[in-house]
Amino acid sequence: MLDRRKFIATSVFSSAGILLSKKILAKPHVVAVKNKPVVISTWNNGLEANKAAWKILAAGGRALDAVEAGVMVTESSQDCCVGLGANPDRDGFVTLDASIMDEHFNCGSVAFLERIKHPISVARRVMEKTPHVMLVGIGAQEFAVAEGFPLEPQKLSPEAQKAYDEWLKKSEYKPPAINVENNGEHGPFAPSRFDDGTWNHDTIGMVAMDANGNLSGSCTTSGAGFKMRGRVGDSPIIGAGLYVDNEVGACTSTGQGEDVIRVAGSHSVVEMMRQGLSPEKACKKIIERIIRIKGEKAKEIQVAFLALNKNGEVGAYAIHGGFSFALRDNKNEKLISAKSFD
Ligand code: SD4
Repeated sequence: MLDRRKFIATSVFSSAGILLSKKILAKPHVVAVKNKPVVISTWNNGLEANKAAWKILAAGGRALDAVEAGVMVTESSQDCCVGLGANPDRDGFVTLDASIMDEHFNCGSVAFLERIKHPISVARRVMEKTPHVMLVGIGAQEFAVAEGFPLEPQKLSPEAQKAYDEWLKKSEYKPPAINVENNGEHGPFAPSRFDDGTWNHDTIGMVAMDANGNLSGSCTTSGAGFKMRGRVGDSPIIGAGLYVDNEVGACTSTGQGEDVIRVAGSHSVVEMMRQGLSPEKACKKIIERIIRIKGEKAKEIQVAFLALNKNGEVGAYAIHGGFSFALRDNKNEKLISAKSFD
């Protein structure tokens, strides 16, 4: 039984608790949403991915279903570097990372996953069917198989095999310690630049708002080509490669994952939007933070953020030019070239 002193303490605590929770639970000022539904996704492959997402959004479906279906298109596509057709790690194996987040702060992710065609759907199963947020490696693969995902053959696509053979010739396989000594700075950069200045990327990130005004996001990648075995980038890390706060906005990232993780990139962009910045300005602020941290080395890496706020406004910003994102809403279906620091 509670004694009198404890009872008083408890009741004081609980009335303070009620006041506190009223304050915390008070909804922020709600702005009229100008643009819904809407979906945006990274790079030119986003155009095709948005089509699948839009089918769901236009029919009044949930943003979560849209962002899953959207990036699955890219995961299956043969002409993109996301999914099982992508470049392998240094040991010749394709390893995949993905994450997904809904309007209720539910989130799921997988990392270092091999031989599964749709990591994004496994991430969603982690979110919906386990008490956890993240599964990695063989555990993630076993979970996927138990959930009925087929185990695909361990085989590189012809293009990836060619690229790997080339890489082996030029880069000679160096033991990982070499990279560790160099603080990872001489590792493969993701994305890397082609000779014509365009980017060879490995990721799709997508954020969307549905007709009910709810936000969700997804991000899926093969990471960096020829990475160290076991390397995990920002894409499956909630708060780095993806973040959704249904009262504020959503953000995803692409580029050198290590430098996105350092600044908790997507979460930081959402926090900037919470403080009132537009999506583009919020992305710019965190890009500038990365540049400050990296100094001269920022020249060697690409990072881009892509964000959507609760108002239906979109924006992006990158370190270097050449990053574009795909937008689909009631009026537009287009690729937009993002602003950048240089
Ligand atoms: C990673 N952010 O694994 C990913 C790579 C990427 O275009 O975005 N590539 O670091």
